[in-house]
Amino acid sequence: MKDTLNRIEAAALQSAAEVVSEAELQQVRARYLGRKGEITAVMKGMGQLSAEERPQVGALANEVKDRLEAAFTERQNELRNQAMQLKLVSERLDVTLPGRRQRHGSRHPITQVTEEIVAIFAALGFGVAEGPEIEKDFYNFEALNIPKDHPARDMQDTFYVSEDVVLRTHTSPVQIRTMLQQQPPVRVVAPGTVYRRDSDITHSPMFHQIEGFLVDRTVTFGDLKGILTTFVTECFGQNTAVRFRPSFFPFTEPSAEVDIQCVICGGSGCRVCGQSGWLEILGSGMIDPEVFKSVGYDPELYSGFAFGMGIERIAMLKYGVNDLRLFFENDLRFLKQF
Ligand code: 2NL
Repeated sequence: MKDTLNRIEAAALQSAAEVVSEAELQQVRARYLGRKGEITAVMKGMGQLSAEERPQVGALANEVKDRLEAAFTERQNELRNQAMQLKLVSERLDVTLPGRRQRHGSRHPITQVTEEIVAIFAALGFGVAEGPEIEKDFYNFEALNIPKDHPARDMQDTFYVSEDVVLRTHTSPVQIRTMLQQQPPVRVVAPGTVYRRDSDITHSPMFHQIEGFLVDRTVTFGDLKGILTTFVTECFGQNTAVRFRPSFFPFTEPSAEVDIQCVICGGSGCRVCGQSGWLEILGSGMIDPEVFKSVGYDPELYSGFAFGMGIERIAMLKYGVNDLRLFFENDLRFLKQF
């Protein structure tokens, strides 16, 4: 029986040396030391031994058991260390490498230009107002002295939602709403999205506008010129030449269009300015008394001016963009440049 124990010990040590994983070692351990293992089997057979042999074999069995326990534990540590070394090599990483940058977005050029324009007027004391893009005919046309037979009201030019509801064709209705809510003195700009049934290289059915107005006692055309000249030089540079040219709008009288010296050719004449040396950038005028009557302002007591401009046009001139559609395609290669 002692020989058997010695042989079992030798075989167990041999097996433990040969295994290559902890899982295999567990199986070997069970085979020798488990409840149904070989050492346990020997100990169960000890009943048949004589009274003097039994303690000796018992002692040896316990020693073998202890030595095997120790050997398995040591082998287990060895295998564990080997596995760890392998992992350390195969999963090696350099924590000093720089991280991968997350590409972040930026504001759309139209949004940037809108905010720039708003900031210029905010510095001149103007507040900001917004309003609905779906508007009553009254706010979009009627209150602005645009008569029923005016071409702007034509189905050809305006998106009609119903007989008296339209997609706003300018942000003037926001100013009408402001006048109905506030008494003079008041100065406000209204930026926003507007809609017209127009679509070609220079027109989009959806575009952006900013309008503004100022009403008080004794506002003059000189105030209009002063404010708009300041705006233009803030927006396009202090040395930009400006001119005011007579024009017509149903909601202002007198009316003037504002031109700047061509930003492309500097005034010598090119394709962009049609050889004139000037670029039209906004429309303006003294608010028509008829508009004041629509909103309940006394035209005998108050006067004021108003203006409007297309934001895409300003953005194109400021950044030298030659195709309006680039603003709406949302190609990141274009947008990333702003
Ligand atoms: C242009 C011309 C203009 C206005 C807009 C306005 C608004 C009210 C009363 C009077 Cl509530 N006028 N707005 C006045 C003159 C010109 O816009 O060429 N826009 C792109």
